[in-house]
Amino acid sequence: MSSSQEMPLVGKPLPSQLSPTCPVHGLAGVSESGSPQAQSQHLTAQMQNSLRPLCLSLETLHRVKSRMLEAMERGLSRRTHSQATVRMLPAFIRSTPDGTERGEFLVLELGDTHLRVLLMELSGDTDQRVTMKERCFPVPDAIAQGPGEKLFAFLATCLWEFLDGLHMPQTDFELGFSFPFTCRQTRLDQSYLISWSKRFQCAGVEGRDVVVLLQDAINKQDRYHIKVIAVVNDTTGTMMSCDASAGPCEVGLVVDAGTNSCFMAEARHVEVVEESEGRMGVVTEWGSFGDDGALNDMLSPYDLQLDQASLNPGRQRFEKMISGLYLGEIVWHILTELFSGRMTPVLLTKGSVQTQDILEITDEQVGLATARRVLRALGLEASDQDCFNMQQVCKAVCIRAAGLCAAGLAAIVSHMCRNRELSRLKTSVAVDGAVFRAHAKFSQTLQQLVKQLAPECDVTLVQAEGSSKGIGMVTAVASRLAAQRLQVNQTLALLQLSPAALGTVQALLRREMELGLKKETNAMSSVRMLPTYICATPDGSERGDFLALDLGGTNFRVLLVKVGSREQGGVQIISEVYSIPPHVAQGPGSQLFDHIVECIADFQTKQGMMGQTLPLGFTFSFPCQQTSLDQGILLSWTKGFNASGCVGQDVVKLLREAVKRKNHFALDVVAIVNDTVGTMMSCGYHDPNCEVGLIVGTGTNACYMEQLRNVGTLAGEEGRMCINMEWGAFGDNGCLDAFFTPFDRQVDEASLNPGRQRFEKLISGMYLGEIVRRILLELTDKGCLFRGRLSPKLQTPDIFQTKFLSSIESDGLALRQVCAILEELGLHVSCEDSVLVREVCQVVARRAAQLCGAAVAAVVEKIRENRSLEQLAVTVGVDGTLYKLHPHFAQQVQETVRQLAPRCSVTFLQSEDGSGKGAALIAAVACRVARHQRA
Ligand code: 0WK
Ligand code: BGC
Repeated sequence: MSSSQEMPLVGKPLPSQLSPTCPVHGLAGVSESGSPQAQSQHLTAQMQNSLRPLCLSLETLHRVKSRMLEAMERGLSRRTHSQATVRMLPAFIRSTPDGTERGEFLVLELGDTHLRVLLMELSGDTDQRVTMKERCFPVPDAIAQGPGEKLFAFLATCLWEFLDGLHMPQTDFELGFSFPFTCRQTRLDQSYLISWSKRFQCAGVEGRDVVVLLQDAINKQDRYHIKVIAVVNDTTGTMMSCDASAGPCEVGLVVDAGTNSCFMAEARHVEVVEESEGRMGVVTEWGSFGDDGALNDMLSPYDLQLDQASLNPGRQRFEKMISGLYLGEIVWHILTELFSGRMTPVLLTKGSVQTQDILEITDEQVGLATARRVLRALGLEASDQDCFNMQQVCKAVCIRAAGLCAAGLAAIVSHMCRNRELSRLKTSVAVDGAVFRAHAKFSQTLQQLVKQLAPECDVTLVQAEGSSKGIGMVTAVASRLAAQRLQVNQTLALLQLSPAALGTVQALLRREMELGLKKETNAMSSVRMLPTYICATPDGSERGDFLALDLGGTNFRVLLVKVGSREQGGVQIISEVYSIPPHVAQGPGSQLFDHIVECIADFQTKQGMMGQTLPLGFTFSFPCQQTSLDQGILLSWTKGFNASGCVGQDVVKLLREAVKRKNHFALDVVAIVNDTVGTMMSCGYHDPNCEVGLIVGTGTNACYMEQLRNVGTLAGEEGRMCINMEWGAFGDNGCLDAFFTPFDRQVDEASLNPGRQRFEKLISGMYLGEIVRRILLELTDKGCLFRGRLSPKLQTPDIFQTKFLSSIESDGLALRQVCAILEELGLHVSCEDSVLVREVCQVVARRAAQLCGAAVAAVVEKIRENRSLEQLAVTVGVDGTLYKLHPHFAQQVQETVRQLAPRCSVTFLQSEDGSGKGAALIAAVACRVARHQRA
C-alpha cells in the first residue's frame, strides 16, 4: 500500500512523488490522445481509492531497484545463494553469437500451450543468413499434467514427426532444448528441474536432469542421431535471438505467462560456478523476488487476494504483479471491488478476465470498445464511465507491471555497469512475451523508466524475433564453442607436459650433464658444463673497490662496487644502465667493444674516477670456454647478439684491445664471469648455502658447485669447481626433439641462431612472446580467435612481447585490459578472445616454468648424489626479468622442483643487485688470493 503522503489527491504533487504508474499522474493518466468520449470521463474518488494502491512513485521504483540489486547479490554469492529469492542461476552461456556460427540446428521449444519444433540453418558467411523450418504441436493437459516419461516421449515423437516431414538425407543433428521452468543448471547440457510452474505439473521429473530424460526419449529410435547439446531457459533464448549486427545484446527479458530475465554477468562474480574468466549467462528467476517479504510494503490488497487464491501462495510474488498469467486476475479483483454493488455470476468467477483482453483494453483506439465487450461478457451493462474506469484499471495494472519490470531491468544493467567497472554501459535488451507483443505502451514505459532508474546505462529494447531463433543461436554458439574448444585443446595439448614427461626432461638433462662433465664425451653433450675457475663462494673477508660490467641481459650495466666489512655496510653499489642497440649487438665485434669502453668512460667520468684503475669483474652472459679466471673464449653468441669477429676469441682480450684503441684509461680485468655465476656469488654473499645460480630472463642458464673430481675436463680431485652449464643449448643434439612443437620449430627457424639454444627457446623471455604469437596465428586461422580475422600487426614477428604474458596473466588485470593490449595489436577482440589469449599465455608460460623446474631438479639432485646425502638443503640464487616479473613463473618452477626432487629442500633467493656485484666479489676473491700468493 503506497503511503498517502506520497500521493496527494488534490493539488500538484512533487516530481519525485509523481507516480509514473498512477493513472491520475502517470504516463497512463487521463488519456491524452484517447477517443473524444474518453476525453469527457474523469476518475471518481472511488476509482482513485481503488487505483491508489497500484501507484508506485519513482522513489518507490528506486527502492524496488535497490532491493532487487541486493537480492541479486545474495543470489550470486556462494554464501547466500541457497536462501536467495532471486536465484541467479548460471545458464552456462559463455558467449553471444559472433556471426561465424554455421550449420543446421534443431530446436525444441516447450511453450505454455504449444511445442515448437524448428530446424535452423545458419550460413555462417558475412551476412549470416538464417533460414528456419518449423512446426507447432499443441500440448494436451494430459501431457502437461501427466507422468514425466510421457512428456519426454511426446517431445521425441513430435521431433521425429517433424524430421520425417522434411524428408532430409541428413540424420545427424545437434539440438537445443528450451525448457522454461526453474532449473539448476550445472553445464550447458545438464540441468536439473527445481520446480514446475504455469500449467505444467508432470510427475517424476523434479530433481532430475531434463537433458538425460530428453536424450533417452530421443534415443529410443535409430533413424536419426540427435545430440542434445544445450538446454536453455526462454529468457536466454530471447537474449540470443538478437541479430549480432544490433551490437551487443546481453540481456533477455520475458513477460509472457510468466516473467523472467537473464544477462551476461562477469563469471568471476557468479560465485556458484568454478569459471572465473569471461562472461557467464545468468537466469535471474526474478519471478520469486519478494518471496522473502521485500515487496510487502508495496503489495496492493488485490495482490494479496490473488496470491492467497493461487496454486502457490507466498511464492512468485514479483511474477504475480507483472506477468500475463496474473494481470487479468488483478483486474478481476479490482472489478469485483468496483462493481461490488452489481455482482454477476460470471464476474464472481475466477479467471473470467483474460490478460489478452486487458492488454487490448489499454489500447487508445479499440480499448473502450473492448472494455464494453468484456464487461458485457461479465454480465454487466457497461456505461461509458464503466468502460473508461475499466480502461483506467487495465492501464494502471499494466503500467505498474511495466514500472516494476523497469526497476528490475534497471537493477540488472546497473549491476552489469558496476561489475564491468564501466562509467557507462551500452547494451541492447531483447524483450519477448505476450505482454510485450500485445501492449505497445509496456515497452515505451519500460524504456522511459529504465532511463530514469539507471541513468548511467544506454539501454535499447529490441523486440526479439521469437526465442526459437535465440535457442537455435544458443545451440549454434554451443556447437561453435565446442568445436573451437576441441581445436584449442588439440593445439594446446602439444604444450602440456605430464609429470612423467617432465621427469624425462630431468633425466635427459642429467645424462647430458654427465656427458658434458666427462672429457671423452663432452663434445657429444649439448650441455657444455664449462669450468669457471671459481672454486669458492665469498667468505665475507673480501674488501676494496671494484669496477664491474654486466653484459648480456636486458640492459648493459657499469658498476662501481665498494666491498667493506658488515660494520662498514657490507657492499655498496653505484651503477649506470646503458643500452646496446641491435646494430651494435649484431655489428662488428670491435664496434661492440668500443661501445662498451665508451660506456665505461662515461661512467668513470660521471663518478669522477678517471685515472683510477680498479680491479674489474666482467659479467659476460654468453657461453665461454675459460682456461682461467680472466680468460674466456666465446663459443657462440646467443639471445639478440651476433657481433662478428668474436666467436672463438678471448673476450677479455677483445675488451683490452678496445681499451687500447680508445686510449681513454687503463683497465685491470681480473675476472670474466657468466651471469649465472655472478648471481650465485652475489646471493652467496648473504647465504653461504647458495651453490646454484639460475637465470631466467632474456636467456636462461644455470651454474652450480660441482666436485672437482667429477669434472673430467680439468685436472684435480680435491675441492669444488663452479660449472657454467650453458643449459640453453640443451637439446641442440636432438635429444629433446620429441618435446618440440611446430610452434617451437617455427620460432627456431626464424631466429638468429636456428638449431641452437633449443632449450632456451622453450623457456626464456626472448622467445615466449613469439611462441604465443604463432599459436594465436594458428588459432585465428582455425577460426577459434578474433572471428578468424588476422590483423597485419599480429603477423609481425616479435610484436607480441613476453612482457605481455606477464601482464595478461596478472590476477588483478581485468579482461578489459587484456582486450586493450590486443586492440593495440589492431585486433577486434571479444571477451572470449581475451579469455582464450590468456589461456594460451598461461599454457606457454607454465610449460617454460615446468621445464625450468625440471632442469633445476636435475642439478640439485646431482649435488645431493655427489654428496651421497639422503636429504639436501641448498639455495639457488636467481635473477632474470621473466622469473622476477611474471606473476606465476617462480611459484611454478618451485612446485616442479618439489615434485621432481623431493629429497632436496631448495630455497630460491632472488638476487637484489644483479650479477655485477657477484662479478666484483669474484674480483675481490681473485685479488685476495693473488695477494696471499704474492705474500
Ligand atoms: C640481471 C643480471 C644480469 C643478467 C640478467 C638476466 O644482473 O647479469 O644477465 O639479470 O636477466 P634479463 O635482464 O635477461 O631479464
Ligand atoms: C647464455 C648464457 C647466459 C644466459 C642468461 C644464455 O643465452 O648462453 O651464458 O647465462 O643466456 O643470460
